[in-house]
Amino acid sequence: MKIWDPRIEEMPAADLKKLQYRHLKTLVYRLYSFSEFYHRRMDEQKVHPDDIRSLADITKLPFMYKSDLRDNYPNRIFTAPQEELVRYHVSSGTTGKPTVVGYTQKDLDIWTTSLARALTAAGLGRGDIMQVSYGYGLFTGGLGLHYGAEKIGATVVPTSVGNTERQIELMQDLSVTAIACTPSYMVHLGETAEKMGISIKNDTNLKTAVLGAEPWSETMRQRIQEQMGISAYNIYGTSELSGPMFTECAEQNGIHIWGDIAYTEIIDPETGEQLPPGEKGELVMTILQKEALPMIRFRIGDITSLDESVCPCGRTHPRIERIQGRVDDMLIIRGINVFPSQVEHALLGIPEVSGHFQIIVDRKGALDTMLVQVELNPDSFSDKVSDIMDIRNKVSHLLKNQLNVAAGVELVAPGALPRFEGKAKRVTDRRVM
Ligand code: ADP
Ligand code: K
Ligand code: ZN
Repeated sequence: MKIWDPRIEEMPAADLKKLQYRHLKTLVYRLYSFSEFYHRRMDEQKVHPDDIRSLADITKLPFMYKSDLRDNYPNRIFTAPQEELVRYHVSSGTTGKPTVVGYTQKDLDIWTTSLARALTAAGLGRGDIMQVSYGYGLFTGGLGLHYGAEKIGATVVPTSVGNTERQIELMQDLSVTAIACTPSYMVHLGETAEKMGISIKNDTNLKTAVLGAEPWSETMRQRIQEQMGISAYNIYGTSELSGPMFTECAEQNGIHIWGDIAYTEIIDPETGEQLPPGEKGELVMTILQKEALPMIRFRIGDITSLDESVCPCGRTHPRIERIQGRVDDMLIIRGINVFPSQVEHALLGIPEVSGHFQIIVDRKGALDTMLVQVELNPDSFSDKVSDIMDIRNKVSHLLKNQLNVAAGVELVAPGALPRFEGKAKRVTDRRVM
């Protein structure tokens, strides 16, 4: 099995730690000197860059949260001037306000390098023909995988999402060998192919899938691999890290996190204490080399554990196990992050409906569905079907616009939904993984 950059990927673990410490030290000094935001955070925490004398001292530094990006919308905490930025991506946020991430040319190069290592670890390279069925656009998946696949010399088929039958035709016509998409879209592709009388296993050249952006299970992996006759690798990332960045190697036993790019901690989400390898907790990452939007101890919110043992593949970089879920209430609908608070925010902008709502998430075939039930305001409660249809269209357009994902809408009579004495239970998730 090929390794993209053996010098880095197989470096002795002790040397990797030294390298991480050097990057951390530089980062902390840089942010303390040039970032108002971090300077203030460190002052509040009464920590000075000089206090960071080892990698373990990282725990002295303050955490950073998704809300910090939101509060500083769109780019007030960027540490590179606009002229240095070559791209923006926009991901969903928690209040209906999206979060914006920016990249310098070097940031894009590191992202691409990270994916070059990752895709090579998944066995891909020159000669592969990769269909990128992640969305191209503000979402990081499409363009991220696109550049990563080109970097390793694979041939990219930039299909983006949708038009599934056409995607299957192209898969056959162009002898596609690899695909990148969400695991649920992979299953949907398989089902659609079957309806067309095509077996992915027998009638295509597909051998590898790189699947991520949403949680999936080991059972699901086994099913996909068996039914489609392919190897399926888990790919992980978030827009704050740059986008999808890290995958499993041929061992399929944990996702390698390139230590020169990100320093990984697992913490107890309640106390903020660091947890030892093997224990499950909240993933926290320090993004060591980013220019436009570096981050110290960023609370990603995903639940996983850390494995620091050297992988049988020879790579020394630590691994995280399959993501088990999230500590916050974020939902992932067809790969897109949705917070119930975004739905609330959108509904509050429509005078005809009230703030009483429920979200029902389900899975039809392989694809996630989201239904929003919302109470009409007493004034708008009407017997006229056309009035009700108008309101429903209005709600459904606004949700689609603000969430970037389509939702079914059901208007119900005032008082029809349950009331809560404690924390409202807004979400019913009927998906079984
Ligand atoms: P992206 O644009 O790559 O989806 P986002 O920031 O929008 O990035 O979403 C990142 C979130 O998606 C992660 O924090 C995690 O909750 C989820 N996610 C991404 N990849 C995976 C994966 N392989 N397994 C489980 N969840 C994932
Ligand atoms: K996601
Ligand atoms: Zn490995």
